[in-house]
Amino acid sequence: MKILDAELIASAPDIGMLPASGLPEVAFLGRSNVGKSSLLNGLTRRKKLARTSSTPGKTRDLVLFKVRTDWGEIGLVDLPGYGWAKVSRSERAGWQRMAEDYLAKREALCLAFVLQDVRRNWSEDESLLLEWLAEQDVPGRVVITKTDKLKLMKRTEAVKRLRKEIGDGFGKPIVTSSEKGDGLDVVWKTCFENAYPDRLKKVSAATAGSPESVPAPEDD
Ligand SMILES: Nc1nc2c(ncn2[C@@H]2O[C@H](COP(=O)(O)OP(=O)(O)OP(=O)(O)O)[C@@H](O)[C@H]2O)c(=O)[nH]1
Ligand SMILES: [Mg+2]
Repeated sequence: MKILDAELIASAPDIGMLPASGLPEVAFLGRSNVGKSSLLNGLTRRKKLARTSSTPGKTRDLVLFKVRTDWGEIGLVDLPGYGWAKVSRSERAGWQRMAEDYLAKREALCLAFVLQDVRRNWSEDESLLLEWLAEQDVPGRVVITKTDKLKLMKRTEAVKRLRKEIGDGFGKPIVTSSEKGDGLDVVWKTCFENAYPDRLKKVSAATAGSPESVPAPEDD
């Protein structure tokens, strides 16, 4: 897959101020510092499209990007992380309202990724978020991030442990490293399967296989 263009459409503090992208949208959710903005940059192969930081709480708004690829156009939405201790209760409530509003009301939303750091334990926050998404009829998939931070043996163990903790109610977690680019092809495929299900069915039928036979993205 080729990335033809990626641009910032808008950054807004609530859904009422976020313009329509006219595209199917995919949201990136998860604890602060888990790597949401970095994953967006990895996917679009732009180092500084979404702002990242080693200090939690970098993303404060709903940030909408439009990405043009040779598979089609898609909207990607970066959200502020939760679970950051250094914010006041009212600020936290404001963020939660912003995210929930977007997730519950945005017609264009077709998929939400819930990110999980490979070095941390799965927690009830993530389980509740996935359950809540299912209640809103928003498909959710787990993305395990930062796998380059562990050596192969530890990484394999950690992924196995997380798979057990997560259970199999929400599909297989996608194992990634934004730093190395690992797993990003699977993330893209999942985006397009949800954004354009009919189109992918046609591709699959034409190649007489399952969606597995859709060509994987390549580096440009
Ligand atoms: N080694 C490595 N570091 C990563 C990876 N992904 C993110 N990071 C680092 O983790 C830190 C946080 O990344 P962000 O992408 O800003 O995290 P975020 O989830 O957007 O954080 P908030 O906006 O605060 O919610 C940064 O220092 C990134 O460089 C990865 O795949 N590998
Ligand atoms: Mg961020």
